[in-house]
Amino acid sequence: MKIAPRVAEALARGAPVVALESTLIAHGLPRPANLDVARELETIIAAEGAVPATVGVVGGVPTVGLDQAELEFIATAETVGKLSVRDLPVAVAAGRDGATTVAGTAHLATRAGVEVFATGGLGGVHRQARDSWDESADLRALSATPVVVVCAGVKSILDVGATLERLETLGITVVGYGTLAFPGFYLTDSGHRLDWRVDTPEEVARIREAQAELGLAAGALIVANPLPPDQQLDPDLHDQVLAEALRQAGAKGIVGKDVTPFLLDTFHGATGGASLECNIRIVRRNARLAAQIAAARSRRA
Ligand code: PSU
Ligand code: MN
Repeated sequence: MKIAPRVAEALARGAPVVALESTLIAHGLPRPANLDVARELETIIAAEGAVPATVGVVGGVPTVGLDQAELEFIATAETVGKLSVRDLPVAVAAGRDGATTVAGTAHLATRAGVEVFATGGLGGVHRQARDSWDESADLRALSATPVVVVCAGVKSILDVGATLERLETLGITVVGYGTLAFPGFYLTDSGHRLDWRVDTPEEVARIREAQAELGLAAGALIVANPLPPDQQLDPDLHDQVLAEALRQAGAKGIVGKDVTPFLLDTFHGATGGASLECNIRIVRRNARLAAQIAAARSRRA
C-alpha cells in the first residue's frame, strides 16, 4: 500500500487528514466535471487546514493520497473498475486500476491511519431488496471499520427506511448535523427521523472519543449532513425521475454493482443536470465538514 508522503507526514505529527472516496468520481459523476470536482474537494479540505487523501488503486497499488496524475487517471481512464472491499485483493493481485467505494475507501483509509472521510451518499438497502437481496457492502463495512464518515444520508434511490433499520441492527451510530431529520441525499429531508443531533465539529469529535472509551471504536460514526432546503432537488421532480429511473433499470436488467451508477447517471440526464449540481453541492459541503471534524479531533488529541 502506498501512502502519499504529505499524508504520512501529516499523520505522523497528528495533523488533520480527510480521506475521499473515488467511486463517486469515476462512476458517480459524468466526465469532464468529475475531475474538476475531485480537485475542488481536495482544495476545500486544504482550505480548512486539513490534508486531503483521495483513495484508489492504481496498477494494483492501493493508494491513500492520490497525486495529481493519479487523480486525473482515476477520473478519466476507461480501465478503472469499481472496487468494494472484496474486490481489493483481486485488483491488487492482478495489478488492476480501480476507484474505491465507501466500503473500500473506509478499509484502506483505516489501514493508513486516516479516520475521517467524506462522501456524497452512503450505499444501503435497494428498493427491490426483498426480491433482489441488493444491500450495499457499505453497511457491513461501516459496522466493522473505525471511521467517521460525513454523508448526506444514504442515496435517495435506495429504501431509506430499510437502510436505517439495518444501520440500527448493525449497531452503527448515526447523528444528524444540525437536524433530527435524516437527509435524503438530493433532498434535505428523507422523511425519516433520527434520534440524535449534533451542531458542531467538536461534538462529533467528542462522540468519537466516547466510542473509544466505551470499546465501541471498531465501528463507524455516521454524520448525516443535509443540503439546505434552497439547495435541494425539487422533490416532485425527484420522485418523478426516480420512478422512471427504477423502471428503466428493471427493464434493462441492470444488477449488482452497476445499479447505483446506472440510477445516478439516469438521474443526471433526466433532470437536465439539476441532480448533478445537487450532488456536487453535497460533496463540497461534506468535504468541508469532514475537514472541520478532523481538525477538531486533532485539537483534542
Ligand atoms: N456518493 C455519491 N455518488 C456515488 C457514491 C456515493 O454521491 O457514486 C458511491 C459510493 O462509492 C458508494 C457507492 O459506496 O456509491 C455505493 O454503491 P453500491 O450501491 O453498489 O454499494
Ligand atoms: Mn449492490
